[in-house]
Amino acid sequence: MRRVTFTQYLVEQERKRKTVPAELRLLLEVIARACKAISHAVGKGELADVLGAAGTDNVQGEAQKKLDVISNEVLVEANSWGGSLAAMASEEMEEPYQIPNEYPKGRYLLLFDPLDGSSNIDVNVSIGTIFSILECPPDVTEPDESSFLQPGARQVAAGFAVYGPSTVMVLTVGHGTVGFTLDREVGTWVLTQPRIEIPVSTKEFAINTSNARNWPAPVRRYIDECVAGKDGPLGKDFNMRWVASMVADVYRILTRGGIFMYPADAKHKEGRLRLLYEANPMAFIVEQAGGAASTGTQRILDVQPGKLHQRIGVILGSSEEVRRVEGYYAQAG
Ligand code: AFP
Repeated sequence: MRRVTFTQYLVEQERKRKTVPAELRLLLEVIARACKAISHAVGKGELADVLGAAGTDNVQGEAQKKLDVISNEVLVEANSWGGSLAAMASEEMEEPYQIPNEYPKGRYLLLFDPLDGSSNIDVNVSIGTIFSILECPPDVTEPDESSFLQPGARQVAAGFAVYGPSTVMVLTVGHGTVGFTLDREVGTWVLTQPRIEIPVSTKEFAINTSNARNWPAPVRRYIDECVAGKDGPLGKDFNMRWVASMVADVYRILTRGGIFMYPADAKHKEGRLRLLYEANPMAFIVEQAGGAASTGTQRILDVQPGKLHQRIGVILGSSEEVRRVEGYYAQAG
């Protein structure tokens, strides 16, 4: 099969649709190279001094893992000099990162969760990197937090890498969702899924059931119906998966369908996942693959952010199931 590389895919997207100008392509290529470096560090595991706690907390007050810090440093360093960015923001940094004065600034804003699934690092379960790209407001020369507070529908690109048995990258630039696999021997990202489409229905749900006592009624109702199986109102048996790395759960859903749920609940009043660099990029990717992404009461990509690190409830995946859950929210008023 003809191997289409990451760069070739982006060049062809520009030729066909004028959606990937050279400045955006360079930014995406730099991010892809940084993900290769993170994949290499993750793959070392115990053989390098990269596991365990870093001994510091991030802005969220969460204990950082060494790989959280390493991954953040890789992405910040890689993206500082290219000239594509006006600024960047990370789950690991309280304030937006300003491009150093010795480098030119560009038109884009980059947001990322450098290592999603940190609680899985030391137990050798798949983790990943999530990124989102916005355009800097045209009249802004010194971007601050407010420059990033744009609805997810304004994203020009989004993607994530999964550092698993193979290292894969999922990407959308607004015309469908595609997947690449890292050829480690050559160090090239190869297009392996040229058109990802999420099945509209599913028999698999992903939720952390230890939160069941906190769930809102519509979620309780839906999960009870899934567990009731073929004798229940949904008329089919369901399976459950919960990796606790959003990148792994979403990649599975992109591959074979499913519904992923981390709703706002009695314990996580705003939700647990971050709107700007987890929910929004995943929602863009999932919608471009024919799925749906909702808070339960609102399309995620329509949410107007109020804070850089704000959290949000997330229900995404096979459109039929997401719409069903939205219906239960609507009925519950
Ligand atoms: P960590 O990065 O702190 O492990 O959180 C991962 C995550 O943000 C997302 O990737 C998972 O879907 C979700 O949190 C897992 O949350 P629980 O640990 O509460 O199941």
